[in-house]
Amino acid sequence: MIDLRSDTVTKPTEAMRQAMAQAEVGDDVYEEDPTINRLQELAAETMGKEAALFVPTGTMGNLVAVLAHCDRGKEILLGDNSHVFYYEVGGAAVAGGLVYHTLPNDRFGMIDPNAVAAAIRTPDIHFAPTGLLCLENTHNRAGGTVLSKEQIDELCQVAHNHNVPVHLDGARVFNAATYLEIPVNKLVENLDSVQFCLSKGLAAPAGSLVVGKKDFIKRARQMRKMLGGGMRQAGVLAAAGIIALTEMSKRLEEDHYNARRFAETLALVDGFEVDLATVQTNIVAANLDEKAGSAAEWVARLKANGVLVGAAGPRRLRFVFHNDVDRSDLEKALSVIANLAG
Ligand code: TLP
Repeated sequence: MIDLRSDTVTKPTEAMRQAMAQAEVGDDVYEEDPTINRLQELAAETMGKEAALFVPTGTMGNLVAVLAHCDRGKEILLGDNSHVFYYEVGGAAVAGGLVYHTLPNDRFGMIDPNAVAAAIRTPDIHFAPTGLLCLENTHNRAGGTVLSKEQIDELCQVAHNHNVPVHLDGARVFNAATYLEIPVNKLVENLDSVQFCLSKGLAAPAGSLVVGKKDFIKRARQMRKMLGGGMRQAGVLAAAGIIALTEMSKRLEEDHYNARRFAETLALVDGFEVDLATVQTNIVAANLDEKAGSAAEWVARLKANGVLVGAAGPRRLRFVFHNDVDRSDLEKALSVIANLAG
């Protein structure tokens, strides 16, 4: 099977498995796991922030960040196509008593700074006060598109002018930095907090980090405990995470190259529409035209022919390139698609 459903499917590398077997561990709720402590220090340093917190998943990372920023009854501003709004089970509303205030994401995942400025609440007895602006880079549902440092900085400026902090869902922020060819700490320098995943393109088996100021991370640690994410000897996971963080971001360019190659050929296949301007990193989103059939049909037909892909809408397929897919896999996947398209 060639698995293009997500970069979350990546298996830990041999080096990760060895590091996991040998990891020094302790009880992380007591902050005594030396491997987790090392990963957190490394993460804070890499992102240029004061402190970091290891969490089991990106979803929990975003949620502890949102909860650490906002008291109950606040409003969070975020894109209508953002992962936090679309795919995180309404956690901020359920666990945090927060209100989602969505703003349109353009086809590159950008939010209009003027729309942010207009959405920020002025003091008024009727309003839920604005507590946070949430951004996403790379942008999953837009097809792995990248916000530039200038775009992020402009949005931060608008929010900060009103004392509203800004969180980045940076599940794939290393893909963004790779695309932009800038150090990741530079890209995130004006953000108040960032969540990034080790278990996507970086190929670790599990884990994300939340980074930000020391007192913010202290609150996030308490929120993690509340949500049941205080793991004990999870240094076995952090050991793989250290390799993910120090080694695996160097190879993301290869995934971007493969995605681009794949997209350019797919765009020529009858029935498939690919917006090549949005193919910037490791994700390719393709729309199916009327005669091509539905995404669900294609998912099933491709699966029967050894290729796993995801549906991102009734007529939208998603193909994700990662460490466990090489050039020959992508050529095979393309020829299966071309044959099925007839
Ligand atoms: N995304 C998954 C699915 O949930 C859609 C995927 O296969 O792409 N932020 C972003 C931008 C993400 O893409 C994801 C995962 C998360 C957060 C959540 O991470 P996990 O799965 O670790 O909770």
